[in-house]
Amino acid sequence: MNVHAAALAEAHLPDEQTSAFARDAVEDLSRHPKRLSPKYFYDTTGSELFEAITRLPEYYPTRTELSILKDRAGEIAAFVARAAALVEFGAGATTKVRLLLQKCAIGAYVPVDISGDFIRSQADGLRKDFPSLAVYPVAADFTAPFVLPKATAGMPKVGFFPGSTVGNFEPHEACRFLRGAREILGEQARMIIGVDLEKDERVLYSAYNDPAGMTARFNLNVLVRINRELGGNFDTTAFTHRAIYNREQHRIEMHLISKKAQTVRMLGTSFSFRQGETIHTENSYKYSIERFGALARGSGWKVCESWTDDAGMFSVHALLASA
Ligand code: AVJ
Repeated sequence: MNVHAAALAEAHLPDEQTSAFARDAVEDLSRHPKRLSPKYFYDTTGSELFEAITRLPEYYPTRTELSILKDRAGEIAAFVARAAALVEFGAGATTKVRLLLQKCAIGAYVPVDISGDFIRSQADGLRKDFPSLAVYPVAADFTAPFVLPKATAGMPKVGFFPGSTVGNFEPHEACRFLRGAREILGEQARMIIGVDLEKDERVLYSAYNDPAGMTARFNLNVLVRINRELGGNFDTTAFTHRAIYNREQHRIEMHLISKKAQTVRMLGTSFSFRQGETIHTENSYKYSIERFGALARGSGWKVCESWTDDAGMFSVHALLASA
Protein backbone atom coordinates (compact mmCIF):
# COMPACT_ATOMS: atom_id res chain seq x y z
CA MET A 1 0.00 0.00 0.00
CA ASN A 2 1.45 3.39 -0.97
CA VAL A 3 1.28 6.37 1.39
CA HIS A 4 -1.75 7.78 -0.40
CA ALA A 5 -3.72 4.55 -0.09
CA ALA A 6 -2.68 4.37 3.56
CA ALA A 7 -4.08 7.85 4.16
CA LEU A 8 -7.37 6.80 2.55
CA ALA A 9 -7.52 3.64 4.63
CA GLU A 10 -7.16 5.71 7.78
CA ALA A 11 -10.05 7.92 6.72
CA HIS A 12 -13.62 7.39 7.93
CA LEU A 13 -15.90 5.16 5.88
CA PRO A 14 -18.74 6.79 3.92
CA ASP A 15 -21.47 4.64 5.53
CA GLU A 16 -20.21 5.71 8.95
CA GLN A 17 -20.96 9.27 7.78
CA THR A 18 -24.42 8.30 6.54
CA SER A 19 -25.32 6.88 9.94
CA ALA A 20 -24.04 10.03 11.66
CA PHE A 21 -26.25 12.05 9.29
CA ALA A 22 -29.22 9.77 10.12
CA ARG A 23 -28.64 10.07 13.87
CA ASP A 24 -28.21 13.86 13.76
CA ALA A 25 -31.16 14.45 11.42
CA VAL A 26 -33.62 12.41 13.51
CA GLU A 27 -32.42 14.04 16.72
CA ASP A 28 -32.37 17.60 15.33
CA LEU A 29 -35.80 17.36 13.66
CA SER A 30 -37.24 16.04 16.95
CA ARG A 31 -36.18 19.23 18.76
CA HIS A 32 -38.19 22.40 19.31
CA PRO A 33 -37.35 24.48 17.39
CA LYS A 34 -36.31 22.00 14.70
CA ARG A 35 -32.83 22.34 13.25
CA LEU A 36 -30.31 20.64 10.94
CA SER A 37 -26.52 20.98 11.01
CA PRO A 38 -25.02 23.05 8.16
CA LYS A 39 -22.25 20.47 7.79
CA TYR A 40 -24.78 18.30 5.92
CA PHE A 41 -25.26 20.88 3.16
CA TYR A 42 -22.17 19.62 1.38
CA ASP A 43 -23.00 16.54 -0.64
CA THR A 44 -21.81 16.78 -4.27
CA THR A 45 -24.78 18.93 -5.31
CA GLY A 46 -24.47 21.09 -2.18
CA SER A 47 -20.74 21.65 -2.78
CA GLU A 48 -21.51 22.66 -6.38
CA LEU A 49 -24.32 24.99 -5.28
CA PHE A 50 -22.00 26.59 -2.75
CA GLU A 51 -19.41 27.13 -5.51
CA ALA A 52 -22.17 28.84 -7.53
CA ILE A 53 -22.98 31.06 -4.51
CA THR A 54 -19.35 32.17 -4.31
CA ARG A 55 -19.67 33.55 -7.84
CA LEU A 56 -22.80 35.64 -7.09
CA PRO A 57 -22.25 39.42 -7.15
CA GLU A 58 -23.99 39.73 -3.73
CA TYR A 59 -21.86 37.08 -2.03
CA TYR A 60 -18.77 39.13 -1.14
CA PRO A 61 -16.90 36.79 1.32
CA THR A 62 -15.13 34.46 -1.13
CA ARG A 63 -13.83 37.05 -3.54
CA THR A 64 -12.87 39.42 -0.72
CA GLU A 65 -10.95 36.71 1.11
CA LEU A 66 -9.23 35.76 -2.16
CA SER A 67 -8.15 39.37 -2.66
CA ILE A 68 -6.66 39.44 0.87
CA LEU A 69 -4.87 36.13 0.29
CA LYS A 70 -3.48 37.49 -3.00
CA ASP A 71 -2.43 40.87 -1.60
CA ARG A 72 -0.80 39.28 1.46
CA ALA A 73 0.56 36.15 -0.21
CA GLY A 74 4.17 37.10 0.57
CA GLU A 75 3.50 37.73 4.25
CA ILE A 76 1.39 34.60 4.55
CA ALA A 77 4.09 32.52 2.83
CA ALA A 78 6.63 33.88 5.30
CA PHE A 79 4.38 32.80 8.16
CA VAL A 80 3.82 29.27 6.78
CA ALA A 81 6.90 27.28 7.73
CA ARG A 82 9.04 25.73 4.96
CA ALA A 83 8.21 22.07 4.20
CA ALA A 84 5.20 22.28 6.49
CA ALA A 85 2.17 20.05 6.14
CA LEU A 86 -0.71 22.36 5.30
CA VAL A 87 -3.90 20.92 6.81
CA GLU A 88 -7.03 22.46 5.34
CA PHE A 89 -10.14 22.05 7.48
CA GLY A 90 -13.24 21.61 5.32
CA ALA A 91 -11.46 21.80 1.99
CA GLY A 92 -13.82 22.48 -0.91
CA ALA A 93 -12.55 24.09 -4.09
CA THR A 94 -8.76 24.41 -4.26
CA THR A 95 -8.70 28.04 -5.48
CA LYS A 96 -7.50 29.46 -2.15
CA VAL A 97 -4.89 26.86 -1.37
CA ARG A 98 -3.45 27.24 -4.89
CA LEU A 99 -2.59 30.84 -3.98
CA LEU A 100 -0.55 29.63 -1.00
CA LEU A 101 1.04 26.75 -2.94
CA GLN A 102 2.35 29.17 -5.56
CA LYS A 103 4.21 31.12 -2.88
CA CYS A 104 5.13 28.56 -0.19
CA ALA A 105 7.43 25.55 -0.26
CA ILE A 106 4.81 23.23 1.22
CA GLY A 107 5.89 19.70 2.26
CA ALA A 108 2.43 18.16 1.99
CA TYR A 109 -1.17 19.23 1.54
CA VAL A 110 -3.82 17.51 3.66
CA PRO A 111 -7.38 18.50 2.70
CA VAL A 112 -9.85 17.26 5.33
CA ASP A 113 -13.50 17.18 4.36
CA ILE A 114 -16.70 15.29 5.06
CA SER A 115 -17.41 15.19 1.30
CA GLY A 116 -14.83 12.55 0.41
CA ASP A 117 -15.59 12.20 -3.31
CA PHE A 118 -15.43 15.94 -3.85
CA ILE A 119 -12.01 16.41 -2.21
CA ARG A 120 -10.57 13.36 -3.92
CA SER A 121 -11.48 14.78 -7.33
CA GLN A 122 -10.16 18.22 -6.31
CA ALA A 123 -6.95 16.55 -5.08
CA ASP A 124 -6.46 14.89 -8.48
CA GLY A 125 -6.68 18.29 -10.19
CA LEU A 126 -4.12 19.69 -7.77
CA ARG A 127 -1.68 16.80 -8.36
CA LYS A 128 -1.78 17.58 -12.10
CA ASP A 129 -0.85 21.23 -11.56
CA PHE A 130 1.65 20.63 -8.74
CA PRO A 131 3.21 17.27 -9.71
CA SER A 132 5.81 17.30 -6.94
CA LEU A 133 3.30 18.09 -4.19
CA ALA A 134 2.29 15.27 -1.84
CA VAL A 135 -1.49 15.40 -1.38
CA TYR A 136 -3.14 13.26 1.32
CA PRO A 137 -6.91 13.81 1.38
CA VAL A 138 -8.67 12.77 4.59
CA ALA A 139 -12.43 12.10 4.38
CA ALA A 140 -13.50 13.02 7.89
CA ASP A 141 -15.72 15.30 9.90
CA PHE A 142 -13.20 17.92 10.98
CA THR A 143 -15.41 19.03 13.90
CA ALA A 144 -14.37 15.79 15.64
CA PRO A 145 -10.83 14.53 16.34
CA PHE A 146 -9.21 12.82 13.33
CA VAL A 147 -5.82 11.27 12.59
CA LEU A 148 -3.32 13.01 10.31
CA PRO A 149 -1.71 10.81 7.62
CA LYS A 150 1.43 9.11 8.97
CA ALA A 151 3.51 10.57 6.13
CA THR A 152 3.20 14.03 7.71
CA ALA A 153 4.57 12.90 11.11
CA GLY A 154 7.89 14.75 10.97
CA MET A 155 6.60 17.96 9.40
CA PRO A 156 5.61 21.20 11.14
CA LYS A 157 1.85 21.69 10.80
CA VAL A 158 -0.04 24.72 9.57
CA GLY A 159 -3.82 24.72 9.72
CA PHE A 160 -5.73 26.47 6.95
CA PHE A 161 -9.37 27.31 7.66
CA PRO A 162 -10.56 29.85 5.11
CA GLY A 163 -14.06 30.89 4.08
CA SER A 164 -15.31 31.91 7.53
CA THR A 165 -16.52 28.37 8.10
CA VAL A 166 -15.64 29.08 11.75
CA GLY A 167 -18.75 31.30 11.64
CA ASN A 168 -20.92 28.18 11.43
CA PHE A 169 -19.94 27.30 15.00
CA GLU A 170 -21.51 28.69 18.16
CA PRO A 171 -18.80 30.74 19.90
CA HIS A 172 -18.21 27.94 22.46
CA GLU A 173 -17.96 25.40 19.62
CA ALA A 174 -15.52 27.68 17.78
CA CYS A 175 -13.41 27.68 20.97
CA ARG A 176 -13.57 23.88 21.15
CA PHE A 177 -12.68 23.60 17.44
CA LEU A 178 -9.67 25.94 17.80
CA ARG A 179 -8.42 23.97 20.83
CA GLY A 180 -8.94 20.69 18.95
CA ALA A 181 -7.10 21.99 15.89
CA ARG A 182 -4.16 22.98 18.09
CA GLU A 183 -4.20 19.45 19.53
CA ILE A 184 -4.26 17.78 16.09
CA LEU A 185 -1.60 20.12 14.63
CA GLY A 186 0.70 19.61 17.60
CA GLU A 187 3.47 21.69 19.18
CA GLN A 188 4.50 24.89 17.35
CA ALA A 189 1.27 24.74 15.34
CA ARG A 190 0.35 27.65 13.14
CA MET A 191 -2.95 28.51 11.56
CA ILE A 192 -4.30 30.76 8.81
CA ILE A 193 -8.00 31.42 9.33
CA GLY A 194 -10.54 33.52 7.41
CA VAL A 195 -13.28 35.28 9.37
CA ASP A 196 -16.20 37.31 8.04
CA LEU A 197 -16.65 40.72 9.64
CA GLU A 198 -19.71 42.55 10.95
CA LYS A 199 -20.98 45.16 8.50
CA ASP A 200 -24.03 46.99 7.21
CA GLU A 201 -26.98 44.65 7.68
CA ARG A 202 -28.28 45.28 4.16
CA VAL A 203 -25.04 43.98 2.68
CA LEU A 204 -25.29 40.86 4.85
CA TYR A 205 -28.96 40.40 4.00
CA SER A 206 -28.37 40.54 0.21
CA ALA A 207 -25.49 38.07 0.44
CA TYR A 208 -27.82 35.43 1.93
CA ASN A 209 -31.02 36.33 0.01
CA ASP A 210 -29.70 36.50 -3.53
CA PRO A 211 -32.24 37.33 -6.25
CA ALA A 212 -31.05 34.39 -8.40
CA GLY A 213 -32.29 32.05 -5.65
CA MET A 214 -29.02 30.13 -5.46
CA THR A 215 -28.88 30.35 -1.65
CA ALA A 216 -32.48 29.09 -1.50
CA ARG A 217 -31.51 26.06 -3.63
CA PHE A 218 -28.46 25.47 -1.44
CA ASN A 219 -30.61 25.58 1.71
CA LEU A 220 -33.37 23.34 0.28
CA ASN A 221 -30.81 20.82 -1.01
CA VAL A 222 -30.37 19.45 2.52
CA LEU A 223 -33.99 18.20 2.28
CA VAL A 224 -33.25 16.64 -1.13
CA ARG A 225 -30.29 14.93 0.48
CA ILE A 226 -32.43 13.59 3.35
CA ASN A 227 -34.88 12.21 0.79
CA ARG A 228 -32.14 10.45 -1.16
CA GLU A 229 -29.82 9.24 1.60
CA LEU A 230 -32.25 8.74 4.47
CA GLY A 231 -35.38 7.73 2.57
CA GLY A 232 -37.26 10.91 3.48
CA ASN A 233 -40.36 12.18 1.70
CA PHE A 234 -39.90 15.95 2.03
CA ASP A 235 -41.82 17.95 -0.58
CA THR A 236 -39.20 20.63 -1.22
CA THR A 237 -41.80 22.91 -2.84
CA ALA A 238 -43.63 23.02 0.52
CA PHE A 239 -40.69 24.79 2.23
CA THR A 240 -39.27 28.22 1.63
CA HIS A 241 -35.81 29.70 2.26
CA ARG A 242 -35.39 32.56 4.72
CA ALA A 243 -32.22 34.30 5.94
CA ILE A 244 -32.29 36.99 8.63
CA TYR A 245 -29.64 38.94 10.53
CA ASN A 246 -29.78 38.41 14.30
CA ARG A 247 -28.16 41.61 15.60
CA GLU A 248 -27.91 40.60 19.28
CA GLN A 249 -26.07 37.38 18.38
CA HIS A 250 -24.03 38.89 15.50
CA ARG A 251 -25.15 36.19 13.11
CA ILE A 252 -27.00 35.46 9.87
CA GLU A 253 -29.55 32.70 10.43
CA MET A 254 -30.84 30.50 7.63
CA HIS A 255 -34.19 28.80 7.97
CA LEU A 256 -36.48 26.53 5.94
CA ILE A 257 -40.06 27.56 6.63
CA SER A 258 -42.94 25.12 6.20
CA LYS A 259 -45.50 26.71 3.88
CA LYS A 260 -48.33 24.60 5.36
CA ALA A 261 -49.19 22.13 8.08
CA GLN A 262 -47.66 18.84 6.96
CA THR A 263 -46.17 15.58 8.12
CA VAL A 264 -42.91 14.25 6.72
CA ARG A 265 -41.53 10.73 7.19
CA MET A 266 -37.91 9.76 7.43
CA LEU A 267 -36.33 6.51 8.69
CA GLY A 268 -39.62 5.26 10.12
CA THR A 269 -40.25 8.43 12.11
CA SER A 270 -42.91 11.09 11.44
CA PHE A 271 -42.19 14.79 11.86
CA SER A 272 -45.14 17.20 11.99
CA PHE A 273 -44.82 20.81 10.89
CA ARG A 274 -47.15 23.67 11.65
CA GLN A 275 -47.67 26.26 8.92
CA GLY A 276 -44.79 28.74 9.28
CA GLU A 277 -42.73 26.38 11.44
CA THR A 278 -39.00 26.65 10.86
CA ILE A 279 -36.06 24.31 10.52
CA HIS A 280 -33.03 26.36 11.58
CA THR A 281 -30.35 25.17 9.14
CA GLU A 282 -27.38 27.50 9.64
CA ASN A 283 -25.82 30.24 11.71
CA SER A 284 -23.12 32.35 10.12
CA TYR A 285 -21.48 34.37 12.89
CA LYS A 286 -19.85 37.68 12.03
CA TYR A 287 -16.97 38.96 14.18
CA SER A 288 -15.11 42.17 14.79
CA ILE A 289 -11.29 41.89 14.69
CA GLU A 290 -11.30 42.40 18.47
CA ARG A 291 -13.94 39.78 19.23
CA PHE A 292 -12.24 37.19 17.02
CA GLY A 293 -8.88 37.99 18.65
CA ALA A 294 -10.39 37.42 22.09
CA LEU A 295 -11.89 34.11 20.93
CA ALA A 296 -8.52 32.93 19.53
CA ARG A 297 -6.60 33.98 22.65
CA GLY A 298 -9.12 32.15 24.83
CA SER A 299 -8.68 29.01 22.70
CA GLY A 300 -4.93 28.41 22.94
CA TRP A 301 -3.70 30.68 20.16
CA LYS A 302 -1.77 33.92 19.89
CA VAL A 303 -2.80 36.31 17.09
CA CYS A 304 0.35 37.24 15.15
CA GLU A 305 -1.30 39.19 12.35
CA SER A 306 -4.80 40.23 11.25
CA TRP A 307 -5.26 41.32 7.63
CA THR A 308 -8.39 42.90 6.11
CA ASP A 309 -9.42 44.34 2.76
CA ASP A 310 -9.65 48.14 2.39
CA ALA A 311 -13.42 48.16 2.90
CA GLY A 312 -13.11 46.07 6.09
CA MET A 313 -15.45 43.37 4.80
CA PHE A 314 -13.43 40.27 5.68
CA SER A 315 -10.40 39.28 7.77
CA VAL A 316 -7.59 36.73 7.61
CA HIS A 317 -5.65 35.95 10.81
CA ALA A 318 -2.26 34.31 11.39
CA LEU A 319 -2.30 32.34 14.65
CA LEU A 320 0.51 30.70 16.59
CA ALA A 321 -0.12 28.06 19.28
CA SER A 322 0.41 29.74 22.64
CA ALA A 323 2.44 28.01 25.34
C1 AVJ B 1 -19.23 28.41 4.00
C2 AVJ B 1 -20.22 28.74 6.11
C3 AVJ B 1 -18.86 30.43 5.17
O1 AVJ B 1 -21.81 31.19 6.07
O2 AVJ B 1 -21.40 32.37 4.29
C4 AVJ B 1 -23.29 30.64 2.08
C5 AVJ B 1 -22.15 29.14 3.84
N1 AVJ B 1 -24.53 29.80 3.61
N2 AVJ B 1 -24.53 31.07 1.88
C6 AVJ B 1 -21.46 31.30 4.89
C7 AVJ B 1 -23.29 29.86 3.19
C8 AVJ B 1 -25.30 30.54 2.80
C9 AVJ B 1 -20.99 30.04 4.15
N3 AVJ B 1 -19.85 29.40 4.86
